[in-house]
Amino acid sequence: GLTRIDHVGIACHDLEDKIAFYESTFGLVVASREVNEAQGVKEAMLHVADGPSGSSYVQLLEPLGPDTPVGKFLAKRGEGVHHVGYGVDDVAAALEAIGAKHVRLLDERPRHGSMGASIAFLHPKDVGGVLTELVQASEDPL
Ligand code: V0V
Ligand code: CO
Repeated sequence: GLTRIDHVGIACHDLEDKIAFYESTFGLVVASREVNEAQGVKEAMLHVADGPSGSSYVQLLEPLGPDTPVGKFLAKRGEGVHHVGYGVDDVAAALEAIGAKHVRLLDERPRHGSMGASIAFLHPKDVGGVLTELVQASEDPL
């Protein structure tokens, strides 16, 4: 099952601007920054809290180009919440269980995510309009 909210993904035009905003407004601290070419993003994870089943973050996302998931989203909807990432213990097992419920999987197999996590996305049209990400945190975080 789902173990926590791992992160809320927020689409923005200027990553450095938004990091500065979250730092100065909420006192959050950047835990990691990464360019993920396969996902078409430059992203930062800002640590929010630690819980019994792991940590939670705000993920700020700047697109690497217009023809990427976040680039298309920004053009259509502007800045704002892009996806919710839930923690799971085993993303492959979660994909199999959720796929059997006729929710379309955007990833049949786990992909590389922030901080060494294994991630997979579910189609927003099958989750009430919410792009949903499953996150299996790395046992050996960077
Ligand atoms: C698109 N739609 C969304 C949406 N993006 N609805 C809710 N939330 C979103 N974020 C809607 C859109 O309004 C359309 O509905 C419909 O889906 C088709 O959208 P589209 O603009 O034509 O775009 P598509 O179909 O080419 O791509 C949409 C999907 C794509 C969701 C399939 O963005 C995707 O594969 N996303 C998964 C990968 C991803 O997002 N990576 C970036 C984060 P209407 O208008 O027709 O009703 S990477 C990340 O989080 C990492 C690395 C991490 O956490 O570690
Ligand atoms: Co994410």
